[in-house]
Amino acid sequence: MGERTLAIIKPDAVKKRVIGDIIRRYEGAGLQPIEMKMLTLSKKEAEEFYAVHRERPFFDSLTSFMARGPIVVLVLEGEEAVRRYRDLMGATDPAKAESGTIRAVHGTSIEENAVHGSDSSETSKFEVGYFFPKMDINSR
Ligand code: IDP
Ligand code: MG
Repeated sequence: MGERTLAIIKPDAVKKRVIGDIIRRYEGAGLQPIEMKMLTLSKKEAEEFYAVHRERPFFDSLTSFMARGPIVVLVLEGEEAVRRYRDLMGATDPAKAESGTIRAVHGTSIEENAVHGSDSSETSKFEVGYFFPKMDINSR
């Protein structure tokens, strides 16, 4: 069982053909995929998902980027999944991310940084529900 977090393999990483490498890293870290799908967000959906950032200067650019091509969305489960996945991703800016983290390996810029991960247990509930509304909140 354990905690759940929402992961997105962003359009830059899908285009680079590193979906498999990223999922291997999730599994290797004991973050078990329990839901997964591939889709392309509309600009409006990207704006809904990132609504907390709507006042930030990069909002329009970020949501255009996220709607640019297919993404892979997963729910990962494991002990302390939120924190452990944040550690595995590395810092938002790949140039500042610790070596060996997913963003250090696959990120291109502070915007095109390969992956998304929920930043708290609370956020993960909104984010998992956004992409998997029919998912049983309690167990499976
Ligand atoms: P996080 O993804 O590490 O949680 P947030 O601050 O929540 O970082 O920002 C969400 C996303 O917005 C980032 O992953 C990145 O794609 C983009 N972003 C964050 N800061 C900047 C910036 O300063 N310029 C452009 N894009 C940014
Ligand atoms: Mg964030």
